[in-house]
Amino acid sequence: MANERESEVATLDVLIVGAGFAGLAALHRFRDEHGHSVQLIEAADGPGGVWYWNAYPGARCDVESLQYALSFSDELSQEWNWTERFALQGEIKSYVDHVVKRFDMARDIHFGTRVTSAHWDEESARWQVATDHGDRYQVRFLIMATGPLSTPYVPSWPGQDTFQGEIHHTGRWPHRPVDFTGKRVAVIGTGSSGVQAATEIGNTAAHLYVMQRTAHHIVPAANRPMHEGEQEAVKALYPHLRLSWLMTPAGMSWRTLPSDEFVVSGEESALEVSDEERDAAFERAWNYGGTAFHRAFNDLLTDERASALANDFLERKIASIVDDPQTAALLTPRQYYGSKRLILDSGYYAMFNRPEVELVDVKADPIEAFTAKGVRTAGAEYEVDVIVCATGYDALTGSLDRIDIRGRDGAILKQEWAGGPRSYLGVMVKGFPNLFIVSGPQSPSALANVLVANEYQVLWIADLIRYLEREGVRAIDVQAEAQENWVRRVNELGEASIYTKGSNWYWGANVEGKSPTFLCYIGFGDYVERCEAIVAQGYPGFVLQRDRQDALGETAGERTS
Ligand code: N01
Repeated sequence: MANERESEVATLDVLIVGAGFAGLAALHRFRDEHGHSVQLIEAADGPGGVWYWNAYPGARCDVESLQYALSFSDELSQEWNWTERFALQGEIKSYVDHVVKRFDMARDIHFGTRVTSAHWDEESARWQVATDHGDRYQVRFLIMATGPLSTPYVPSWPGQDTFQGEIHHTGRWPHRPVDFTGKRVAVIGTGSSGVQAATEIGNTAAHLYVMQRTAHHIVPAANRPMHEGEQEAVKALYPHLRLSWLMTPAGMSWRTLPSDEFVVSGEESALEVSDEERDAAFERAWNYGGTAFHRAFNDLLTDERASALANDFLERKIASIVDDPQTAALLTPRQYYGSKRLILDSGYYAMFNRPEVELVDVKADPIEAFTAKGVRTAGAEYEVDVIVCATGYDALTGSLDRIDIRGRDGAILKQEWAGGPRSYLGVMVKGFPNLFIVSGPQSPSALANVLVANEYQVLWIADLIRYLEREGVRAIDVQAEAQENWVRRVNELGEASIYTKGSNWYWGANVEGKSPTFLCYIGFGDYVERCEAIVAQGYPGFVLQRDRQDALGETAGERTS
């Protein structure tokens, strides 16, 4: 196949990179709705993005299924049925496969193919794109749907090649059964992936070492099968509900239906109620399950004192579940509530009451190397058969950095972003015309219901491209001032939030050597409002170039719409 594709340079309107939900929504929009010629390139052998790669045991979405589904087709929304409040990876992957089949998408996707370079050609106002299969394309518009959490990160421990057993990263899980029965297993990392994987692996492993550097914040998922009639009620209201989620800070509602039981008010400050009232509110949110816990009060994610009160509650809960006081103390988060992403528990804390499950404090005794037999810390060697690295991702910039992207005057995106990403709306970067990023750095996607955010961005970009075509624009770029203002706003919001008060991937603190810059826009609803205002005002902040001369930039006179 590679050789067949090698010699031709295909000319297209749109090339999409990545067949996760963002890429699939883009393929549908550009090809089926707008009639563009489109090719989608995907590195994996199947569609789904993170839901393809994260096939580790226990992988489950922590956005409610009914809110974590594509909206572009009413028929699709009505015909698909979810089985549980929070869907397992396998069910989401089946949904993705169904979408691809139903909309005949595979004919325009090259799987198992990686985009290696994308260079802007000023003369033709097109991107010259190449893949590791020798394919070459020239395209007017390049859509990077490469995902915010798609490039796995493993610390540079020596000896990773010497380990005699199996090593797997949760984000590159093999598509074959991995049997843990009777095995000794180390799970390294206790973020969302590590907690989910360990909880499931702990059911069969002979001995499980959970290697924790930092205790994260964990509340019950309270997962359950769908209630009778629940799905039908939501489906009847889908258009209304989906519109309402666009106006929320996280692109979703903690109550899927407005008529759902009203458990948390989210209107009060945790500091302005009595101890009894506060505990009662936390207790209701805890029992309800899911990320509704954030909404127990209105300031848990903004006020350090409120955040500390949430921590106190969680500390008492952990002590009531985990028998061994030392383990309970170690599992208790010591950083601000919200400064690590909230994790949903499906038996994680209770698992530590079993003798075959052991919590290892790798903060006190850090991992130094992998050996032939297992994991060596400064003070011990843990002999295991399988090592599971749940060590996270080079978030938001990782996947873009790994492609040789060159814009105007040979500017290299990775170098431009060496001190942290710079963008306008998280969608475009100055000097990289006609290149659009979905779920990119400085967009709100990674802090929101990413599926809703992705679809919104895809529609917004597609409308913009239609506008450019109507206006006869050959290239769109970003004004320097608009980009600087956006970068400033992202950073100001980040600095004022609890997210920068802990070590996390939101600001690149998890990856050795990565520039510490806040990577997400806080406030999905606000973002939507701003993007809509930009449309209404005729796209301020962009530079629209109608002929070749315009591309020479300011000296030729920038034309902004
Ligand atoms: O990665 P993480 P993740 N020595 O970066 C530890 C989404 N997601 O894959 O906390 C020892 O959160 C690190 O320790 P510390 C979701 O957005 C969603 O779990 O930095 N340990 C941490 O414990 C999530 O936030 C879902 O001290 C080391 C862990 O590795 C995001 O993906 C499911 C270490 C990494 O945690 C990423 O989650 C899964 C070292 N040298 C993922 N280096 C759901 O929807 C790192 N660690 C449910």
